[in-house]
Amino acid sequence: MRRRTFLGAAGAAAVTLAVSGAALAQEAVKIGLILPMTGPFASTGRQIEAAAKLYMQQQGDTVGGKKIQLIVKDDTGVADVTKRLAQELIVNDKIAVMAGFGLTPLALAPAPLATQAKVPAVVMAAATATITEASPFIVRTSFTLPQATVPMAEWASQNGIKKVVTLVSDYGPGIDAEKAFTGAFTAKGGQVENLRVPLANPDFSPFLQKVADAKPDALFVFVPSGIGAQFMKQFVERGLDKSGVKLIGPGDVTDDDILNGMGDVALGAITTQHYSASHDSPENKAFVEAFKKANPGMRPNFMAVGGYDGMHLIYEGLKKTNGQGGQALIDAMKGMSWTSPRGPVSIDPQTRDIIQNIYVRKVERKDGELYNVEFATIPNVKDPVKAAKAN
Ligand code: VNL
Repeated sequence: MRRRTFLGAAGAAAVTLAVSGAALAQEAVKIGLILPMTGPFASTGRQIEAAAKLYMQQQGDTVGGKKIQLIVKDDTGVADVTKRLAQELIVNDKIAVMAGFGLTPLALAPAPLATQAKVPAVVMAAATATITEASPFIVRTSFTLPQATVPMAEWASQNGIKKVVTLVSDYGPGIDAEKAFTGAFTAKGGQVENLRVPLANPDFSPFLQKVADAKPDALFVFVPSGIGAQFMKQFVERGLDKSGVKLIGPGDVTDDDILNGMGDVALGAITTQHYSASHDSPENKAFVEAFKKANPGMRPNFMAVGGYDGMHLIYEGLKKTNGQGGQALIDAMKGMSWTSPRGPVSIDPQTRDIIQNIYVRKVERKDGELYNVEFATIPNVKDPVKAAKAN
């Protein structure tokens, strides 16, 4: 009798524990953050993870009375892995929202899962224009290459540049950048020659030889975040830094994360983009200071701000839905506007892309560090590819 009673009591206690455990697990709102934490694009994963964690550290881990749990997964930069991780997070962890997505192929692979499971996917990095069209559950806090690039073509044509060679990584965002630049620059009477370099293990030297032979006024470059230093090294080795060919492009090549290590070769490069660590606003000063404090030795780049704003969008969306995910959450995110460290932003309710200022910047030395110093602003820029389709 006693023995049975004892067992019964212990059994009851175990059941109680299991139930409260399940209740807790149900109450936690889970965010699956899928990033390349290892491999050639690990810098993007590192920047976004650091920024997402900073946001949670600043804002707390409770939203609308619900506990927020961040689950970080490393897809190693391989699209099949991103897809498998997304599947596991949806089925096993019952995430309310997924986020991250370091490169275009990594954002496209899980898009059908977002649609099927009705799980919003916040793209914090990948920047090919078409990504948001792959699922009605995708929303983006990074940028699109055409959005960043068209202002570059306009600046070039207004500043005496007549002949340009474009050199881009041969995949989605590079092709977007090439097309956006070529279209806008030739429309103003400019002359363009296009070169594409493989994304994986790029050797720029044969292409840079072609650039040296073509003697353009400017070389327009797109390489993804983290690759700019390799490019700059070969640019110097080919003597192009002394050739008078001006370096221009979207801001990925002079990424704030690695710009300091590039040295004087980067000085004077003109780029257009949505974020610079030296953006002059109180919001950005606070962001950069807190980011550096939490991550000694690191400086936030445009990937970090995509992660930070992505978390803001998730938090504010969850506040509106009282912690509910699904269709309610994606709907809550549409049209949201706020002041980001990059400046004023909003989510275009039609396209789920971010509307933001694009800044024209020049690499300068400031307080012993290299920065992309902003000197002109094009306000409230939409993705021009989708804007053209809508007209
Ligand atoms: C992409 C676009 C990736 C821009 C990047 O860095 C970037 C992409 C990793 O869409 O794949 O700077």
